[in-house]
Amino acid sequence: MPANRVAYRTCPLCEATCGLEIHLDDDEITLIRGDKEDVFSRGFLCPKGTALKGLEADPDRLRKPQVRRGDTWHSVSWDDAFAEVERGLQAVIDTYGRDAIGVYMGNPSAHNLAGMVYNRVLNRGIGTANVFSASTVDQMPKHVSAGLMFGTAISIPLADVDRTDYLLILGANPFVSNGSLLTAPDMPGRLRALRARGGRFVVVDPRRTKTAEEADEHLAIRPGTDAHFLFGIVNTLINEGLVSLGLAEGLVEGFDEVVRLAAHFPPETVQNICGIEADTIRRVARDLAGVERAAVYGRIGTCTQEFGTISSWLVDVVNTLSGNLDREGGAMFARPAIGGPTAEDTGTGRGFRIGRRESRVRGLPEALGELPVATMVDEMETPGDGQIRALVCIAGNPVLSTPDSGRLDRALAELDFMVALDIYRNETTRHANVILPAPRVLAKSHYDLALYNLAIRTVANYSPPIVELGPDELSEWETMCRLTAVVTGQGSSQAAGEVVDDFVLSTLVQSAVKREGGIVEGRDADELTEALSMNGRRGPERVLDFMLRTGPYGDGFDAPGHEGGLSLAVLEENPHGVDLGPMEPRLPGVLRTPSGKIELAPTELIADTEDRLLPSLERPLGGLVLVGRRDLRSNNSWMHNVEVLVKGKPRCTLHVHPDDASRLGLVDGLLARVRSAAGELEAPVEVTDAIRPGVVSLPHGWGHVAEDIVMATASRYAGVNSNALTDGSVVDALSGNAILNGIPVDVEALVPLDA
Ligand SMILES: Nc1nc2c(c(=O)[nH]1)N[C@H]1C(S)=C(S)[C@@H](COP(=O)(O)OP(=O)(O)OC[C@H]3O[C@@H](n4cnc5c(=O)[nH]c(N)nc54)[C@H](O)[C@@H]3O)O[C@H]1N2
Ligand SMILES: Nc1nc2c(c(=O)[nH]1)N[C@H]1C(S)=C(S)[C@@H](COP(=O)(O)OP(=O)(O)OC[C@H]3O[C@@H](n4cnc5c(=O)[nH]c(N)nc54)[C@H](O)[C@@H]3O)O[C@H]1N2
Ligand code: SF4
Ligand SMILES: [Mo]
Repeated sequence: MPANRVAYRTCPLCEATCGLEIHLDDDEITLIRGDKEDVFSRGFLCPKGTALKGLEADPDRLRKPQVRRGDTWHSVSWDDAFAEVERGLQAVIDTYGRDAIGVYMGNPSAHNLAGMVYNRVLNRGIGTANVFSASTVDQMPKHVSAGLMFGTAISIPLADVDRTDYLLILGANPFVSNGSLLTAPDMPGRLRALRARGGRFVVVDPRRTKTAEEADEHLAIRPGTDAHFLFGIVNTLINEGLVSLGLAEGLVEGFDEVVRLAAHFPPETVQNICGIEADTIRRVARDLAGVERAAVYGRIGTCTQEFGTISSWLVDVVNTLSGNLDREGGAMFARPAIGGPTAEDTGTGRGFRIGRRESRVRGLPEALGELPVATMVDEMETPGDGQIRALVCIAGNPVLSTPDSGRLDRALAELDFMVALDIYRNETTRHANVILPAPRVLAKSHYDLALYNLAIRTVANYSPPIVELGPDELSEWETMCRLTAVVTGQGSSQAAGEVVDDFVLSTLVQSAVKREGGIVEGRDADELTEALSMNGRRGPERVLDFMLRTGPYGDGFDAPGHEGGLSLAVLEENPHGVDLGPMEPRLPGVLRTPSGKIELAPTELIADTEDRLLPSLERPLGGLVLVGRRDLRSNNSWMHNVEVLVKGKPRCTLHVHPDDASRLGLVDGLLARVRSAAGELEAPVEVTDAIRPGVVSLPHGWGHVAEDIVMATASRYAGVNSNALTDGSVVDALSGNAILNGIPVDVEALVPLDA
């Protein structure tokens, strides 16, 4: 590679997909800044984007496969590592069967081309019922509500931030998180632009976040009561005659059921529960219906809570009833360049189903082929047929990121075998027998297969590897293919991995040429495969090229009428990306419900409302509750080993309102003991009026205290693990999602003031 060069790539660290301009001297990064020519991010980036430099240089990042023998770790060759994995997993399969292998897939998988293409293949290959992922500590409620209403798990309406006049944001802090289930780089800039053009945005959050500070209005809701608040809005829309369906007119099923349920939630009733005055609820409803273009957007705070699926559903009920569904500047559907289940305008489908099977121990529902991660530990601890004895952990740190994590930490230590694909030996991977290291970011290619499903513009941007793999490195996709080969009994050699890769591509190509009305219907599969494999290309690039070319903007492999369409070659010529414009109205073609209608009142949600939400109206208001928060310089659990991101004032503190602090005798900077039904911890107090009285907050992803982790910097800024307090024994009933916000806690000063 030439010395002193500049390369461009999409940042893989969060959902914003910013373009980075990376200056290198040979293979070392000398400078990272925002790529001003990036078609989507236009030069924006956050501190994590530049910290990629520190991540690449981190001496603790694993470079070679690691094998643990007893308490000692050894660097071994890839062949030896795979042989060890083969022995370990095969022994478990032979003795206990395939369900004895658990799989956990963490968040970086969704930001990773290799993960997006091969995770599913690996899962199928393992053939276990026990598949878990970070989705059930995150967005599963939204997949479920969108699936039931519109037909697929990715039929998620996206707030058209760039064109709206009024945005209601619940339980999200995009000034810090940079947006989630809403890919829009530079959310701060986009929200400021919204105000600059005369629009407004309102934030509903128990904390006065950075986003709330910049908003026109902040409503400090009581945690876990968004469903009540949103039903209050629905009630107002109905009772004041403000319902207008707009583009959804004639397409809505179940309106009467919504009317019936909403009657239980007049603003006067819900105001005491959510702590937002009836007049305010009515005003928000009138604004949503009154302005030309409005949208409601809910995220972590509305998903990872007691009524996660109901809240996620009501967000889109309000979008629909206020006439903003599918309207420019409202809540719209994407049509990603790589195609997918909603790309074509068919207008009906098989619909979305949940609970097709249940978890063995607690009978919790399956969703999207997964089981709730809150019950993973039960499946490890509880003896019997199907007990998890081994774990395949891909890019995940569940010991810090999932509820009741102390128990999981102990259960992992008891497994017969564990293999992790990761970049660190951390709280989770320290329990592995084998850690297979993913290579440095710059040695990977990148395309946001997942996130462009949720982008407010149709964008396609491919980043080739910028540096070559080192002699001891293996690409992540090859590792995944070789793991798949292992679990399907094909051995673990490179050649066996290539067989898996060829199989993945041929399955895709075969089904595409057979699909009626498809862009390559009737074409010769071998010919297409050959075109995709030009110049020795294989791996995720081939699959991506195939998806782009057969997608809605593709060249269809030179199909007539599609000349000049997208292909990987076109993206390679456009290092700053290709912009295909803003979202366009897609109703009714985007729908995949069997009825071909928007299911405004899915039976599952009616039942959940009647079974759980209505009774909650009678419940006495509880005491102190815990919520989470995110920090601009953090990324879940795994970027705390980069000094520039952790230095300075400690950030893993317990936010407490001054009223609560004085009532409980808590002093800024001193330790408090926090107890919940699940556990307890000690954290330093930070007194702040930026939190609602009765609510305390701790960030997640900290607690780097285990002695055998290899993260020297993170260990120095250890913090505490908030998931020692979250309770895995309760979940959001429909989606099985964990409840990570609104946790009842007791807080006491550790050193009483009078001591
Ligand atoms: N209390 C509480 N808990 C939460 C949340 C909350 O708000 N509150 N948020 C939840 C959410 S939204 C999420 S998404 C989850 C995240 O949960 P997880 O995905 O389990 O945790 P992460 O911290 O993202 O850990 C990612 C892992 O991937 C590794 N890694 C990083 N880059 C790569 C790579 O390129 N390849 C591979 N193979 N590995 C890599 C890291 O070293 C780390 O071990 O946490 C959840 N937990
Ligand atoms: N800097 C940074 N960026 C990130 C991440 C990170 O760790 N750090 N993680 C990434 C990931 S994996 C994700 S999923 C996204 C998440 O993106 P966001 O959803 O924007 O994330 P949070 O900042 O956790 O915002 C959730 C907000 O919900 C509030 N909240 C808590 N309980 C309730 C409630 O009951 N009701 C309401 N209305 N609000 C409530 C919290 O106070 C918090 O401000 O961020 C991504 N981006
Ligand atoms: S906002 Fe997200 S995508 Fe953009 S630079 Fe920061 S971490 Fe990367
Ligand atoms: Mo997440």
